[in-house]
Amino acid sequence: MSAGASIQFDAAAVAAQFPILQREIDGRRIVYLDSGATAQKPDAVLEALDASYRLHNANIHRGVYTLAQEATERFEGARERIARFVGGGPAQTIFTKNVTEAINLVAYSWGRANVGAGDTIVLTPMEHHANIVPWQQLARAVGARLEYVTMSDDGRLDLDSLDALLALEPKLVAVAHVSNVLGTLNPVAEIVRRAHAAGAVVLVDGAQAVPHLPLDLAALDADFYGFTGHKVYGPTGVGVLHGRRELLEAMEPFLTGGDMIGQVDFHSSTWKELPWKFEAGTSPYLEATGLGAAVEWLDGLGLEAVHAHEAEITRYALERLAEVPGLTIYGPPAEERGAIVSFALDGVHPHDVAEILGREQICVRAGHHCAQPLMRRLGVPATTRASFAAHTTTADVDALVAGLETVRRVFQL
Ligand code: 7TS
Repeated sequence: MSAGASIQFDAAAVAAQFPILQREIDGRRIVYLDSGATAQKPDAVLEALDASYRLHNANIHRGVYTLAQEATERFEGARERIARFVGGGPAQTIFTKNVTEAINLVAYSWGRANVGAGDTIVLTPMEHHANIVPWQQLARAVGARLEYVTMSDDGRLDLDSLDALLALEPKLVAVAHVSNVLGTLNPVAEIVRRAHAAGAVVLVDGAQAVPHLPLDLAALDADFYGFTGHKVYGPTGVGVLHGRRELLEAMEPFLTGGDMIGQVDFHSSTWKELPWKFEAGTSPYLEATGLGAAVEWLDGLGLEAVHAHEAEITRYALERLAEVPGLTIYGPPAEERGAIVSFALDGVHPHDVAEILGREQICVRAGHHCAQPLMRRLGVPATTRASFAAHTTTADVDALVAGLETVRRVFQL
């Protein structure tokens, strides 16, 4: 495919909606290939946030005056919008700080009550630290143990090994929907089906999926599904935990204090109903309106169209990167991949690759990507990673490939 051809989706027009992508640094345009770390924000989100801060700010759920009612309506409206976007219910859509907090909420509130000594928790080798460390802490506190599904060298989960672990009757299976390093698009619906048949609860870390794939949480049927707003073109400071109603209702609150209570007496308290039981203190209610605007904006583009575009960009990137001598690409083939490509250039440290690309304003990330167990499994200290978005064009990919040629020249390869 030649640059810019055969893509009906107008990514350049999408890119034009991002003020930051109009910047030039040292006379160069910004080639932003780090949406996996955080997404840039389109005008629609910035305008919604600006309006919330300028015109509609008052603390929610407590004021009787018009401004406070507006702020409350905008916050709860955003919740409904986000719930609709992921195919879930608003009562089960809990705002958190980020997906890390969403997973910690489950590990504490559900985990401490439901996982005990000798119980098993099943994880995969491709989890982000956010979906490992809270389970290690839980396991340490209650005397449970962690088991890991095995994975092929090209980053595909071995479902036979999952079945073998399910025979141990684990309490929980926690899995990334899309790996933030390998890009692997895991068969989460099948994993949920098998885990449920074995009586396990399933938590899906959707951080790298929600910005890129159409999602129907009702159909997926995972017990818990978390994601983080800043990767979905929304602001920082707001994430979401979606949970099964019966489980959430039975759970104790995670954080306690103002706003989440029914009645407080000197020695005991009662809680509000869902979702507010899990939203202690002043919520990121203005940021939530930004996230609401972000999913509205994404819906406007159409998730099917975004996914098809990003799949095409990823295929194109895999093809073009294969032309670079000495480049190893990690992860599965294009059909089983989200919008992420990690790679290493023989003889050059991944950080040096990223730094030289950075001089040309090609923004990629290098390191362990908060997935140190995965680095160990792959036998590498780090990778360089390009991650794509709705605004990524074939010209961005071409710039990456040209930048890698520069790296090879600098290192005289
Ligand atoms: N889970 C996955 C799969 C992630 O990719 C990330 C962030 C997180 C959890 C944590 O998100 P947070 O918003 O709670 O911090 N991943 C990355 C990344 O790949 N590069 O920077 C952050």
